[in-house]
Amino acid sequence: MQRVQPQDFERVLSSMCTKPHPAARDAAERFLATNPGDPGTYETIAELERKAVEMLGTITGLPSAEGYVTSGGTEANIQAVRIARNRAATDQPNVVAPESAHFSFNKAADLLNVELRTAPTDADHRADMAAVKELVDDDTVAVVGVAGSTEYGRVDPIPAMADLAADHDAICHVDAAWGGFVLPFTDHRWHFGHADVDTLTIDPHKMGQAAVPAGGLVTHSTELLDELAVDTPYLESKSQATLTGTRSGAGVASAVAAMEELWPVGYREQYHESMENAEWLAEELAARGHDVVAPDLPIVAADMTSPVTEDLRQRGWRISKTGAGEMRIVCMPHVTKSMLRSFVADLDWY
Ligand code: 0PR
Repeated sequence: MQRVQPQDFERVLSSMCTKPHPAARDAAERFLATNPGDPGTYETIAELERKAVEMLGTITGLPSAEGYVTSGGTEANIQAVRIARNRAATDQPNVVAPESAHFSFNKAADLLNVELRTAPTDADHRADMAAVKELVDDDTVAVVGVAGSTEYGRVDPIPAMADLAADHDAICHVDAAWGGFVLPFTDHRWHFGHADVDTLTIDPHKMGQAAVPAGGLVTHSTELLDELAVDTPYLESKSQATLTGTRSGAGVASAVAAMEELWPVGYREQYHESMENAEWLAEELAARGHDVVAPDLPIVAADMTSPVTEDLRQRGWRISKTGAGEMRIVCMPHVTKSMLRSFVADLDWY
């Protein structure tokens, strides 16, 4: 094969992946041929995975965290729903989530035979608690809140959702797949230390600047994680809680390397830089007469006509649209002010 190169990040404005930190890239390469799914054989990477979970616990307000490094937010969300379903007594389980929840919950519902009930969001794209309450009943096994929504970067009222879940003996799951590495530097109340949260998704391969694949599922108790365990008779370890068998040691090692390099100082700096970029872009778009959804976390959505969005794509800009049709820009670490300046300059052609 020719030495084909991947895309560069020069014009990528819609992705939730980013350039891995150099230390993360290096660690990923070193651990390419390791499998944390077989800790008896690959002891070093198994040890690093414990370290990864411990660090994810530190970031999410959990001194002794349980969990593992998943293939991404999808797997973590599926597994959280699986925990909720397995621990509950009902044979007609439902999960209640805001309509802003990522489509991985639809996959979870389909796979696990769980009914997904989605509640409308309020005018600011956050879960509407009155609507969430109305959907919860005795068969609810989990109440899901999003901390950093995919389209608008919004944070649901997690403490209220956790209280509601506890009242119904359901678990509270927080999806901070994207937001988890920026939220520590905000005033939001979103993690185990702020509310009665049971399981949480946080992905190093998004704002964490690790290589793909590195997602995270974190929980406060071995009991909950054990809901996932199956026996593994021929491995040295006796049981396995992960969804996949052979897993990426590269992802695990790179997650640890990125977090060791960046937590907390580097992530804090990145948060401020990304937020400043998002606010700058929002102002520039508003000044040009577009309706902008003001960024709370570093995601900007703005009403643009479809032909403009299409034309910008033709010029190489990788931009995506929200379900409502707005242009959506995610200010990931590779998105610099100068990129945004040249994007806005291209916009000025219209
Ligand atoms: N939860 C939230 C809040 C997410 O935003 C996402 C992904 C997930 C869960 C699922 O995570 P994985 O994709 O790791 O399983 N959100 C992005 C999306 O669906 C994923 C993405 C990433 C899309 C990079 C494009 C891209 O280039 O839009």
